[in-house]
Amino acid sequence: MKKVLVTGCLGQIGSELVARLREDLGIENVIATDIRRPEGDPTVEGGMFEVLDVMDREAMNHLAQSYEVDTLIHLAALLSAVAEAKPQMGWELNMGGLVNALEVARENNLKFFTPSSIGAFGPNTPKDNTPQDTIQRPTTMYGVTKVAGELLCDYYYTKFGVDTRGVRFPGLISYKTLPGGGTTDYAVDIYYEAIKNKTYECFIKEGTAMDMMYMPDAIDAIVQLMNADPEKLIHRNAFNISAMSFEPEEIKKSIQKVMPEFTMSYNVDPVRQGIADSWPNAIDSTCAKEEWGFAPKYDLDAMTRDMLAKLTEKLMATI
Ligand code: AKB
Repeated sequence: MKKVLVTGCLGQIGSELVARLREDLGIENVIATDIRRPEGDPTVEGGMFEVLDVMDREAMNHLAQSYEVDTLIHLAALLSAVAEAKPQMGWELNMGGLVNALEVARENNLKFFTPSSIGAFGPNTPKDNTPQDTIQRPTTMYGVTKVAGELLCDYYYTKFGVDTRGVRFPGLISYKTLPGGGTTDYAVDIYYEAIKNKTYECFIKEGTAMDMMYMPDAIDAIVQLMNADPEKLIHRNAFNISAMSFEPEEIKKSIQKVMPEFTMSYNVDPVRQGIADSWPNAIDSTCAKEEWGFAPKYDLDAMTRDMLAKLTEKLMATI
């Protein structure tokens, strides 16, 4: 991975991944793209940036060729709750964008990364210690596109020899960029509300466990997997990775260790609760650990301390 084209850079993962890749590879070796160009945004202003609609394969191909990249990281996609509200658009963007990106990778012999998700599992998947290889019958449009995407990436590897790699991300928590319409977003919102109002109304029901990860670990995981020895990769496209699994009550208690006055109540959103109920409680990351050394650094309390400190600084700066 020497020169990279990244799609969907203004999203939660993209904005932090681009900053890291610019540091690792040099500003001239990262071409950040997104469908819009907001003025003053650090991802736009901090290096090379191009407007790209991932539904436009020709434009993507043109960028890959004119910048002579060797790697394509495809992040543009709708998250679970938005894809459930607009299923046709979810299918079109998540699958259409992925097919275009894989074709560009095939035509130009690029290394390729795209994320899958715990959303690729469904209600009849084993809920605890969910194995790497198991039943995948998701009941959401997001999940349907994620399973199809995993299979398609495997297909491009076995059929065309494209060096495709990927992980199943859990809920990602970050203080830099807000997620855009996921089911696990409550675990980000809660920190903002803790700082702003010292109280939070949770849209996920008490007792609902989901896998999560702090963004620095997620970014490390992408870089580590892309630099991993291909000989050691058995699974390639959809490694289970998780750093922690918790219920709303547990994140509340973690925040209370730093901020004892914090309180939480519930106002459950049936759509996002339905999605959460169809996902595992805790997945097994053994294959990622064994095949490429996945080793997250943050547990719940370490993440909470860092989130509250960094977010307080950030929110103070905007007052
Ligand atoms: C979502 O909630 O949609 C995402 C995910 C787990 O893929 N954060």
